[in-house]
Amino acid sequence: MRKIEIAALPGDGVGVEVTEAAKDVLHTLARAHGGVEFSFTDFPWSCDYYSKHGEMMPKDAISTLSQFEAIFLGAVGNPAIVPDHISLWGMLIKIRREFELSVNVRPAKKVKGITSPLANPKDFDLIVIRENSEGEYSEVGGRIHRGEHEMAIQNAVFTRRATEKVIRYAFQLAEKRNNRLVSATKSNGIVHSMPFWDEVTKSVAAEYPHVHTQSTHIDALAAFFVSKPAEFDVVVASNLFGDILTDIGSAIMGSIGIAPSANLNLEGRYPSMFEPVHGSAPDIAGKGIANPIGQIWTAKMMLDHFGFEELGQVLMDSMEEVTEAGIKTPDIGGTANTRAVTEAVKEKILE
Ligand code: GGG
Repeated sequence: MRKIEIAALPGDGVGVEVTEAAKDVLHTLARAHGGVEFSFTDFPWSCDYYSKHGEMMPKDAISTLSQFEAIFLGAVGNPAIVPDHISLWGMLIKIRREFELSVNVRPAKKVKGITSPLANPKDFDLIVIRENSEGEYSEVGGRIHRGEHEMAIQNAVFTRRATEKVIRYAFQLAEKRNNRLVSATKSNGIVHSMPFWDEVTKSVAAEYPHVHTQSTHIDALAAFFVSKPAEFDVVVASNLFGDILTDIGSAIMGSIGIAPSANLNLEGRYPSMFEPVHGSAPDIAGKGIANPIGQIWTAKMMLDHFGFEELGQVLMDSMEEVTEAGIKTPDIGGTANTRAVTEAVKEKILE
């Protein structure tokens, strides 16, 4: 019996509801199929925690989390209490950086029973690999002057180490899939970091001559995600570009509520973190209608990470049988609530 020790960080808003749902599903899966047990330890770090303690997480949070094999996170942010840049940098981005989670894996595919808003939705199945620890998400810069001459300066940071790491990971994935890779750039407008990104793409591409590689400007790429997503397989992008592309990816799937992600520490030195793409959705928090599919699919990515691909497939199939049967939350055109979808997925697992 393999027991996996997981730190659960439900966080804010709907994060609390969907992590609870996905944990429930994982326990059911483990009981039904055996061989694995999930041991979750919950931490209440969130914007509410901030309002009581003046920080998103305690000082020793990183050392506490490093004792676990994985982190299962819901959502972070409640702008009514804490400005978003403080909550994100105090928790989500801090964890990604401290644990060198340089690679963010974000799949987007046509999901059974979920209507894509695309006019002509062909089946698509792509994975965006997003650099996750630096790039445009940087604290380098500052604000100077006041009034008419006020100025904000924001520098992007692209190290060879992290850039090469994420691009190489994307090539390795492309090699395992369909030998097709698109690298997101904007080297016609961003004159230092993006030519550097393109150079690194080219040098890593030389190690994978059988992978068809193309660099595409992010503006065109964003449009192509909408007009012809089926043409993409593996896409590698910087932190901000990847974040934007994957919100488009979730929109063309039908809802941001269903998109999963894995933040990986490739060296295995630190725990990897699994979180849905969506945020805390304060507008629907507490109403019991949050879509648990993004978090459940995220749980499947966690299973794959630990080598339980067969169980992951059972989870994915059960989930798609539920969406195909029309048991769906309102964001994807259904009338079911979070609990009903969760129970339906559990029932499918047990069938
Ligand atoms: N599911 C985690 C979460 O709350 N994400 C919201 C968000 O704004 N994330 C920004 C990012 O992924 O960089």
